[in-house]
Amino acid sequence: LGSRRRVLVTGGAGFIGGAVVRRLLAESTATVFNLDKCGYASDLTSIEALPKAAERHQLLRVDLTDAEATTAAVRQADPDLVMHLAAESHVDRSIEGPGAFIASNVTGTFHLLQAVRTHHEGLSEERRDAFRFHHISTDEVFGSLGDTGRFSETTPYDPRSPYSASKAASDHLVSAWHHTYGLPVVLTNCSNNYGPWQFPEKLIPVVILKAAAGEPIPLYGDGANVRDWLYVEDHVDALLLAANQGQLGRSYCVGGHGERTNKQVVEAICALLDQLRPGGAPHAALINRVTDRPGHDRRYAIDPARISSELGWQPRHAFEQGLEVTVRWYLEHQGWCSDVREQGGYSGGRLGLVA
Ligand code: NAD
Ligand code: TDX
Repeated sequence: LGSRRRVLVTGGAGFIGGAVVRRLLAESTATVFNLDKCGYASDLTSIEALPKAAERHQLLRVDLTDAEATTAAVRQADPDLVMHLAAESHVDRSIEGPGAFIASNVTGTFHLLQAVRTHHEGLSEERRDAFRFHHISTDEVFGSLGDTGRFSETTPYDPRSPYSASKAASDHLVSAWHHTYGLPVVLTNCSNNYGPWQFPEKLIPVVILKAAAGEPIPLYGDGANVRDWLYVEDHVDALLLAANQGQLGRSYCVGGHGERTNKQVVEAICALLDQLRPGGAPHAALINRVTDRPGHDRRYAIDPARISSELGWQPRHAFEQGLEVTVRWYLEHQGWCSDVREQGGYSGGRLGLVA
């Protein structure tokens, strides 16, 4: 982190933000301010278990849709680095209720940028020179690929879901604050993450939990949609490199060469469960094709050449390796999953819309 002593992480009670906070507590001596509204996808169990959290982690329970509270939180944190991960993150929820995505991801980012801009302008020269605002975004802003090609930093934006449109809007706001107001920003656009502590509404935890419970596994459409899977800790490596060493005003695409069809992912999980929980019928017998997601992007794939060559980033986990760790983790944390699901009103694939 260099001279940066105070880090403001937004969305640090969520899946990826939580992994960032844990890493900062473990591998730096910085004080971490965790701004999160503590919504349905939030959980602090993994952070509170760390001995270092007592002294160096401070939760700021704030909703970014509240401009005044956001300004006050930024003032309190007085950061040298902001890592902005807070967002409504689930595509199916954005289809059901897009308003919350516009409020948090677009208006929330606007409020944060305004507060951070004032903060940055008021810093001493030395701290102002070292200050950075890192915006964490998704490959979904680039739209949907055909059978060939990969997204890179020069791919035109073409978001197609309310979620990805709201993230695209937030990326544009961040770039505009850089060009217009000179805010020192770095952006990253990452592919699908997976790993421990992911809220059990996303594909991989849904499939593990459904299969382990002997319930139908919802596979949308023909199951041939492709995602480029990245283990969450590899994403955290990329985020810390980009936040600290990325060129200002630049964006970096992050992906782990982990392209798989959804059907391949589901079958790989079922095969692991057959090994870990032998006896009974093969878990793949539970796969149940359900109505497709409206506007379902067909394929995502990332070309990570820029972050690899400029910043030396490489993923450390092959998909099969990360998946096995993840499957074992969810089998051992089914109690946690029921607790957070109850808190979040979750009811299973497509938010309970599927049969
Ligand atoms: P998550 O849903 O697990 O966590 C998001 C956190 O943000 C939650 O704790 C939530 O309470 C908080 N939040 C949402 N709206 C807020 C608001 N208005 N004010 C304060 N806090 C708010 O999401 P995640 O999977 O950890 O994703 C984190 C970030 O990474 C998001 O910006 C997402 O767009 C991006 N991203 C995610 C993936 C992925 O595969 N999960 C891939 C690429 C990029
Ligand atoms: O039950 C399911 N069955 C199914 O077939 C679920 C939940 C999903 N799917 C499909 C839809 C997608 O093609 O699996 C794929 C992955 O779905 P999600 O886990 O919902 O992820 P996705 O829509 O690809 O978006 C994720 O990656 C990019 C994150 O939720 C975003 O926050 C991130 O930006």
